[in-house]
Amino acid sequence: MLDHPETSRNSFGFDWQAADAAHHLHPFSDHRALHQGKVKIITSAEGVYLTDDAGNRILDAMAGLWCVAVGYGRQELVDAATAQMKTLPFYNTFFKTATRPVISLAERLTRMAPGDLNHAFFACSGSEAVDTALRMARTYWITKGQPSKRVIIGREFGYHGSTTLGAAAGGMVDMHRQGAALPDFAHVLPPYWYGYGGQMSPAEFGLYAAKQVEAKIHEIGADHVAAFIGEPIQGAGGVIIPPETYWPEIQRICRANDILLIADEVICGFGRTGRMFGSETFGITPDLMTLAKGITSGYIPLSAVLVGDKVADVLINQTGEFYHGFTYSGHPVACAVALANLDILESEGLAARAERMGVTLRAKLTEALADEPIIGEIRGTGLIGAIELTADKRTRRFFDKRGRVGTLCRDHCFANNLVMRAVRDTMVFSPPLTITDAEIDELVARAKRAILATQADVRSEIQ
Ligand code: PXG
Repeated sequence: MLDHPETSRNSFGFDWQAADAAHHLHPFSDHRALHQGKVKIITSAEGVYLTDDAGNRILDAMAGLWCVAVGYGRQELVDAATAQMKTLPFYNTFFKTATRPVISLAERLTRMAPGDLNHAFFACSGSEAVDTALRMARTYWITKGQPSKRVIIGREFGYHGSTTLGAAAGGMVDMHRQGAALPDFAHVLPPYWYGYGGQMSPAEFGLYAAKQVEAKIHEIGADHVAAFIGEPIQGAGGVIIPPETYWPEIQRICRANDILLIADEVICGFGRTGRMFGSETFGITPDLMTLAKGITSGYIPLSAVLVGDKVADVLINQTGEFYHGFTYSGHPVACAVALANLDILESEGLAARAERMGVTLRAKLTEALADEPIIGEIRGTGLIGAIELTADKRTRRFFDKRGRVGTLCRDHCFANNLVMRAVRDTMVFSPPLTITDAEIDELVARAKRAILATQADVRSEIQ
């Protein structure tokens, strides 16, 4: 490894943290606070483990950023990229041209997808996919002679990316405050039973939350609403898993009011929830579906919008030119990697495995932790889940200054060589779908140490 440029620079005492602080602006970071500590430099990864430059072996219970479905170090993906780079590293899909990988992927994704999502548009990130889906939804209504149908309804704590349309559709108020609030976007209560369900049963609350969408549509007027967008499970918002009653009712409300239903499956897609798509897990057939992350397991940037026949028919046969696209729409190397990634997902049955291992993970977390006073709830679907930290487990009361205890716990996780994210005071996890029983035991042992250390820190605040 000595001839590797990073290693050789290291061996000459190059200060990576100082260079990072001096020149690198990180996403979603308070830069000054970030560089008061030192950034962790990740140097390699294998399976579910990361290695940092101090030689620590860190269990990545976040699969990168919810994306490394097939685990790190898969030679098949390297080989697919290498072969495609040698044959045709790039060609565009703008001017009456296409490449074989993009055609194969469009055909394969639409075959896999539920309902009549028979058409695929490609981009590079989840944000671009969301932006594309929203542009398609509005173009659909404009083409149909109903341009007043423009409003997009999303949800509080929804996350739909960081382009301005995506951020406006999402419900992250801090993003809105920094210039990403736009007219013609509205937000409703998320189906967050633990936080907002009060005395209602989850089933009752699911219907109650869905009715908020109906109320919002009536308030705005259905003739002004283009689409409802939602993640089947809200990931970045804290792994908010809706009660079973929620999504079917949302679908009914959208259809009854002639509003397009967009499922943002950037996190849920490709097996995470125990089925290939979150829409299948929750029994819905959206008009548009956004995909990214697990589509290539994060090995290379790629995203897609799958478009149902109703919208596609209008776009294809009536809109004329759809003025939208990216240089790298359908990048052949990314598509080749996606195809190899789908081979692994299917041949190793990773969606079914996620279902199975998710049950095991939750059972083991529950056994190890459920009786601790700080544990409010342990929830999950497939291999996406959350642990609520609470000041009073009987009343589900949150700690004061939300986010403080979650950050403490996140740091204890890091100190125990475990990556878990804190969203407010909710610990979230979404490990690679390839995680083994032994690795689950390790994850639970490390999480237990971190959570008990957190509990000790804030014991006086817990009922
Ligand atoms: N939709 C959903 C549902 C997402 O989770 C995006 C769109 C945007 O994807 P891109 O590829 O543009 O980032 C996402 C991304 C976090 C975190 O900390 C979550 C995401 C991205 C970065 C951080 O939970 N989700």
